[in-house]
Amino acid sequence: MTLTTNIFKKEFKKVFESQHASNIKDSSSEQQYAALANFIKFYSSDNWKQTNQLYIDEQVKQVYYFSMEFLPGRMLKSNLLNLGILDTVRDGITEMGLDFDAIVQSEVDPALGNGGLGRLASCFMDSIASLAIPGNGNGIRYRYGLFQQRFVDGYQVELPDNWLRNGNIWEVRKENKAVMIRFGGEVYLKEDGENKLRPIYSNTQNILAVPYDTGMIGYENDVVNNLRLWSAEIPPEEEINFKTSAERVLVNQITEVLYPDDSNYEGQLLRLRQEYFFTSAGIQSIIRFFKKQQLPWSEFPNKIAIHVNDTHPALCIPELMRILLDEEGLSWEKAWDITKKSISYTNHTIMQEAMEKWPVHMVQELIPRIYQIIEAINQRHIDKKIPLYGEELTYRTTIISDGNIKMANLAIIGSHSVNGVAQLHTDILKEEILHDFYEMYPSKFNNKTNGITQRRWLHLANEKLTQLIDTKIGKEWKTSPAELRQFKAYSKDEETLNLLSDIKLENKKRFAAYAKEKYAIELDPTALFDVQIKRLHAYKRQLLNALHILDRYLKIKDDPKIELQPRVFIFGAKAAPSYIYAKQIIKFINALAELVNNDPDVGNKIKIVFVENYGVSLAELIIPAADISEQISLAGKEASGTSNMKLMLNGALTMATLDGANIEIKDLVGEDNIFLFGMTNDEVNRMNREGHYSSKTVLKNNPRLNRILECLINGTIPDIEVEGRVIYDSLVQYNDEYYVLQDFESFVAAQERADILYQDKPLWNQKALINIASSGPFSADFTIMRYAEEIWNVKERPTKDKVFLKGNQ
Ligand code: T68
Repeated sequence: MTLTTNIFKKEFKKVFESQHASNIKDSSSEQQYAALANFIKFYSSDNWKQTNQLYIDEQVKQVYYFSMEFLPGRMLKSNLLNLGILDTVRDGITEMGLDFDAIVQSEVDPALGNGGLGRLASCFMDSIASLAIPGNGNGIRYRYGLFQQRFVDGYQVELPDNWLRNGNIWEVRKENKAVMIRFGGEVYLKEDGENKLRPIYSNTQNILAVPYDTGMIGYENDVVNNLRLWSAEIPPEEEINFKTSAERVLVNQITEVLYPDDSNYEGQLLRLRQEYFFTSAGIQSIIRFFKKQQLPWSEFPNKIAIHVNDTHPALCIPELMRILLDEEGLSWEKAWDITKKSISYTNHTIMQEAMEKWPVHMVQELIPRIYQIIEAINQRHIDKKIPLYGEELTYRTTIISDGNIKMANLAIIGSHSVNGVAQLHTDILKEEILHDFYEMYPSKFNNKTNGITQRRWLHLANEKLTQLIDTKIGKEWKTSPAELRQFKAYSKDEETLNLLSDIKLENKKRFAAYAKEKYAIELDPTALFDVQIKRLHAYKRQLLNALHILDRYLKIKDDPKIELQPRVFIFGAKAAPSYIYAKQIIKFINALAELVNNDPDVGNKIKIVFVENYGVSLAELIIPAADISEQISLAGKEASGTSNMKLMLNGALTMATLDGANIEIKDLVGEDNIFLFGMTNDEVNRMNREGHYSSKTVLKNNPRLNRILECLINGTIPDIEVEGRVIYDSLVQYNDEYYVLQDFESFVAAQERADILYQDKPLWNQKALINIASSGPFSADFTIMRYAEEIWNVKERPTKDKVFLKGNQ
């Protein structure tokens, strides 16, 4: 049945009244949201059931994407879009006299991830469903998501994110699909009478993993896949064994809270528990499903692809081995063959401090049988590789060394595919970080440049731009994103460029209204909006951005009449609570904002807005309003970046180092349509090798930069005595680990080029349009097609883009 506005109104009213026993008109937007979400869930439930049934009936190969983090964003509007009923429902709601936007905004934004890695997982879920690929997500249902960030006197303060306070309508609790997870105790192997060794466990703690499923709705294709998030509970039949409240608390703790660190490793026992908990639960449920099909075990890799998103789920490898060996009685060789063929791994970082390693004793105590298996995998690896590669190389690749288990080594050895997330990143993995493994397993390594879903990041976030593109090139780009390139034909069309510019202005006004309401700050929407939105980390160099602002400030102070392109600098960033330096940078930027925003000499020439609690929903507001996208990490450090792609898609010009996917952006738009600056990866490597870098020398030769840095410690910026000194010392005394000072001049020069270009509006708009039109290849749909074909070997819906995909490799 096609949903018309009238039918919708009638049905929606029914749902509302059955739930609330009251009149819609008197209800809150939260109540209206709840009713609407329930309506959509009901509306899509047949497709959900049928998709599932189809996968069973046709015994198709399925992907299981294991990720410790998912950042789906609000789901109401995106579900409406994908179901093809956004306009119908919006019209219906409006005709009923209700406020559609208020309803949309009543939904909480589930923050079950830190940053790029978690958001990537959710973009992938959207593309997998939209390409009709049989795929499932597997993760943790954290009771509390990433902390809510507030600023108090410019300092970051963290508050708990109680996202489930009002319940979560999208999820379905599936008690009947619960599985048991075993922790601790002792284990020994005993002959079972059939010449097989079986483990005997004692004193284990058994915890119930209960799944909560959420439908992942594909774009206008009737597909609804499944995202399964696990929650830890005390098994009812074992209540008696959990005597003390401490024991009970421990169970709840497992899925209580998301670790707020990214690009950093914290070797905490609870995190290891979380990792084993959700991998074991996921693998058990896969096995249960596979066994129902009554196929021989050799068919397992033909029916199941298990993807591990970074090393956090790498315990999939020994867990799958454990079940195949201990419970299904397969030989080591058969089990190992199946495991390797089924599992693939994505690396997201080259930062040493983010590489996971677990102390042997911790793993031994928490999951003793898993430890035995890891040890055996390690021993077999050594025995097999020494004759081929010699001792030295082999010992550099062992899983266990110096009393630690190295998770990346486990993930590489136990999988058939290892991929980086942008070309440069993959090259660095092959040539530097994982070079020893690349020697051993050259064919396992491959690149899969990240992607983003244009449905959320253009279609939903920027509806006006979407309409403009639709009127110019038709709607085909929505399912064949390569078609966006047709928009390039309008790069010299005055009317289109003016419309584009009007849309940008409108989006900037929308953000300005938010800033005014939230922070009582008045922004000039005609100023250049300069945006840096990402986790706060020294390598991402928010500091470089701030020093450039300080430079502008000093210019104005020296000559208050100076003509400068007015700019609004927008920051959005959370710092890990334990990352003191990152928090000090936040305080510095906030103090700078306080100074600059209130200085009458400055006026509109500079405004700084550091939004609180940056996340998916704020990204949707900020990205369409951006003129410049700051992608300024030290070359070689940012694996890929994905905000760079979202901003480009919305017509921002990128200010970039040649890092991560910025290089691929440059290749697509051409050097004329991007602002490049700074050292290349090779130059950084050379500097590191030669060891000649001296930030003090840079300063000595650059009095202007020296003066800027002095402001950190001479009281120019009030209230940063401690922070200013720490930052100053990190740059001067500790020799500036991320070459902020080295890249400063070329950064400022690139910013000046941007200022000049911005004066020429038609030319700027033309470059913005070329950026939009060139961003098709960054659609996550393409990324997923490549995963599907080259790693998972699963089939997607045939599309015209296949041709494009082949032509672009
Ligand atoms: C990011 N990594 C990369 N990590 O930094 C970014 N880490 O370049 C890339 O675009 C993105 O992944 C997607 O590939 C992360 O976001 C984490 O969030 C993280 C979380 C826990 C532990 C370690």
